[in-house]
Amino acid sequence: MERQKRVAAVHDISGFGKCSLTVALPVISAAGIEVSVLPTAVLSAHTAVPGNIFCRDLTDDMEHFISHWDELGLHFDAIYTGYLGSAKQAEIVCDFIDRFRQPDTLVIVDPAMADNGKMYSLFDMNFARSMLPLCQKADIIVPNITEALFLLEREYVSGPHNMDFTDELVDSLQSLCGCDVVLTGISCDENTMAVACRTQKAGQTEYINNSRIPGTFHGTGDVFASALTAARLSGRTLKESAEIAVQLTVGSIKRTAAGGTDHKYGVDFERGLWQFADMLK
Ligand code: PXL
Repeated sequence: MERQKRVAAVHDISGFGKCSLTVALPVISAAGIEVSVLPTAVLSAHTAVPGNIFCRDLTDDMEHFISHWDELGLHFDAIYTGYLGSAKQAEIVCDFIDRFRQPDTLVIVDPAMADNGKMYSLFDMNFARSMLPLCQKADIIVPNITEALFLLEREYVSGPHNMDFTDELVDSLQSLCGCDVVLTGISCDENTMAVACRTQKAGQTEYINNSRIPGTFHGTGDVFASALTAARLSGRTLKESAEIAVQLTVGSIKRTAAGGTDHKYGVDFERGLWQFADMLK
């Protein structure tokens, strides 16, 4: 039997409101891949949930996880990073990658920090600058349009986004970070969204279109990037992985819209995991 693959997932744990590790763990596990978690913070709920959020920052504890894992000599087939609590954590994660990256380790960085033209609460533009060195260590980055523009220190541009605009954005990101780029949340027109992907080798950017479901659905970036990580590690090409990730994400949004639950609380990805696992067989 083939050796089981292992991913180190570096994200927060939000107790309520599906995102980060409560998405990455089930999605990647559904693909038969082991997940080790390096938590960045523990929160009562993600930061878009109203009320008095409790947050325990784990910056100082991360070093202890890393040194124990070093002592164990762990090997990771992928290091997948998402929501980080501070600029200091971005530095710690860069160091973690330097210590654990092997020639066969795929580094996937989701610069989770902003959406719809705004930084997430708790972050400012200095944080965006601190994400750049991390993105420059990646094999694949998975920003949404807002994150892509902020990484490039540009102003937010709302949709519709034409292909000249997104082609140039992907090119600029690829030059800046020197890696494959998967750009999410492209607004083509009132009925269509798209994901753009470009490998370093490919001469051009490819697009995957999908139907737009009105509303803002929280945690979809994590569903998408987790599915992309699992599919890439399962041997799919970048474009195939992005297509599989789009299917899981769009299906989850559709179920959530049909089910009428609060969009802030995360999407119903769970009932799409059987089909997702099937696609990766
Ligand atoms: O990936 C989104 C995310 C993850 N974790 C926390 C968040 C958010 C988005 O707001 O607040 C804690």
